[in-house]
Amino acid sequence: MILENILQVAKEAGKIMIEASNPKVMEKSGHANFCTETDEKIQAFLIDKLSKICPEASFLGEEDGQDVFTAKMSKGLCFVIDPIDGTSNFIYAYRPSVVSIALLKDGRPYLGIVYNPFDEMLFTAEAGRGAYLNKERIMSSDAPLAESLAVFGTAPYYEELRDRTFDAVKKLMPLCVDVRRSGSAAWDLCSVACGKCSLYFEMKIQLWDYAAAALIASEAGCKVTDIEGKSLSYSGASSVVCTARGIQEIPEIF
Ligand code: 2AM
Ligand code: CA
Repeated sequence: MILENILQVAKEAGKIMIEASNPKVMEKSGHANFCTETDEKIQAFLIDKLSKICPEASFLGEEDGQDVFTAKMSKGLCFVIDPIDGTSNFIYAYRPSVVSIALLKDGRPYLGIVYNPFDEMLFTAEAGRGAYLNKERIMSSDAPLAESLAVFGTAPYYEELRDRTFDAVKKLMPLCVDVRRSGSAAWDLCSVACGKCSLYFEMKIQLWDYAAAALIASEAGCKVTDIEGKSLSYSGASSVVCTARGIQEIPEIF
């Protein structure tokens, strides 16, 4: 019931994204660190609607200043929201951009919802109950890496990670069919979850970029860890590697 209500909110948030044209762009600090008035509008909408569904939950989100994980968020329910993951894509009308909503329970992922309104693709997962795309069960690919696409992310903001990232991509390219970069970490993780590609990595992403989609990927049979192979913390920024069912070990690219 709570999931159904949150799905409705995610869809309405997607509608706001679709209907926004020529959004005003605000600069945050750092290179290519953008926020639009639509990011802020969707974030305010999500907080308003989700707090009515779950009044006891705390919120962690990208755009409203509550962007640091606190001890309070590791107890009880906490929504981790990214109103637009893929903000640069959104500004340039380059797709995809998605709404990402995770609900943590005592610091662990409990619900994950990622919605791409441009293609009407709604990914959902409940911990221990599988992952779904538009209500159809999904599983990650069982093909080997050599027969699969791989994706990676690297935000222009983290200049110090650029060389390490592209060195890893250089090693990855001959091991797979080809590499892709979408500009949305949540979308990349969902793409591995539904079998479009078999490996995703990124050296640093924020909790709101991965919280929902990492649960969706795990529930689709993916292995999701940091680049050292350790479990994700779900408490802040992390490196992330996600591999589909056909990949037994993280390749030696880092
Ligand atoms: P965003 O669109 O919500 O900012 C892609 O590499 C990932 O990096 C995306 O999930 C994107 O999320 C994030 N990203 C892009 N620019 C960023 C920035 N300036 N700071 C932090 N994360 C960023
Ligand atoms: Ca994001």
